[in-house]
Amino acid sequence: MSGTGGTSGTGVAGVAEAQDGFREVYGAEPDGVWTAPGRVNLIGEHTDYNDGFVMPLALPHTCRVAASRRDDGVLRLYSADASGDVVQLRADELAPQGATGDRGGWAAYPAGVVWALRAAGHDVGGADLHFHSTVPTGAGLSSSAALEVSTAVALNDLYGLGLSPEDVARLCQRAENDFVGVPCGIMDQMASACCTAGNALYLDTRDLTQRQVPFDLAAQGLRLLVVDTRVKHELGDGEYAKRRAGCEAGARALGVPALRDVAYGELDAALARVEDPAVRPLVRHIVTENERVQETIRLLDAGETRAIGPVLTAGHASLRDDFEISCAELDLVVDTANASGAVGARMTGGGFGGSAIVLVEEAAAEKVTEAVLAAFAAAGHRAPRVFDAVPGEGARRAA
Ligand code: GAF
Repeated sequence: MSGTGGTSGTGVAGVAEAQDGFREVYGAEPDGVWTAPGRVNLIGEHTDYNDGFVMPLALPHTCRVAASRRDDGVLRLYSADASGDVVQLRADELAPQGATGDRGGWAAYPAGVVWALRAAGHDVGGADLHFHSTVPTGAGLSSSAALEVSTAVALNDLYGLGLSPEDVARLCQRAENDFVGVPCGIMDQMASACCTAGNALYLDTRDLTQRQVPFDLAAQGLRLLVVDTRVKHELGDGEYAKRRAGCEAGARALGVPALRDVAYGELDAALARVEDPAVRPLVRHIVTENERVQETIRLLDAGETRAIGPVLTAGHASLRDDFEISCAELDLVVDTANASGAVGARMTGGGFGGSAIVLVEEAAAEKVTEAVLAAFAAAGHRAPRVFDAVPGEGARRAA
């Protein structure tokens, strides 16, 4: 293994560390400590903004926030992970365009949540917030959603808003779409808000119907490895928005509200009706990917976990060839892992870098990991970070 990755730090020591950090920066005790996890997605990629199906699981890596309510409308934000001072804003002056003076910076995410809460009519004034996250950034593991959701659950409690986890996820998506300016779907925020330990979250993104699906790989002699290629994944660079616009053009061409409404059995007939050759493969990916989620849930329900391996690998081929969002490093992980005995593998998350997942027999995990590390070294790539994905808890109050 090249590293285990950090994890939650929300046990007693982690809470004490958060309280100490808050005290050092703000000179007082925090009202409480909250956490929200990053996620990996097992299957169902780019389906969320097509009203489709996804199946993420929460990582043990979390964003932790120590926080206190303020009644003077001042919002103070500090990240123990970023270089820089406390960012100070006024809650009632937040506006989507350049509100933080640093739109691309980390502070836009929590500031965006305060803006979204207020825009939805919630009476949220100020707060002091102290963040520390163990979710790798730019790795396609939803560090942004963890930052947003931890902020929202803290403010939900501090202001007694009574929001459900689904409300929290919707408001955080709005913050990211309309304040930060990233046109993401709702998977990551739902995963962070609604996942539970030991389970994958089977989610219909159209109406947020969900089911917790037991995902205890260790009991079956399997492991799910996350391989962070350390190629920076950046959702805001326009390629994500282009894919989204292409999918929406596909739905318009087919006269359906969203590509989720195209049945798998009607795919060929539907493709024949899409004139734009650049849109056709996007439609094919979404329709086949929704079917792969259905196949995965059928197999998991039947206890045939190993059989999802080829489904994952087929998902990778679709993201690489039809959706065109893979990269050389992600392909190398998948090809090497499969050639050295993995059960299946695919890129996960938004694409263009970030992480891959590898489903592997416990007995083969070391050999497959070594093979991936050797292939990266031989290709002259930076060594990837490899760790186990064990489904962790969703957002919660830790103290
Ligand atoms: C990113 C987005 F934020 C999600 O909404 C989702 O579209 C994902 O990429 C791809 O499945 O994580």
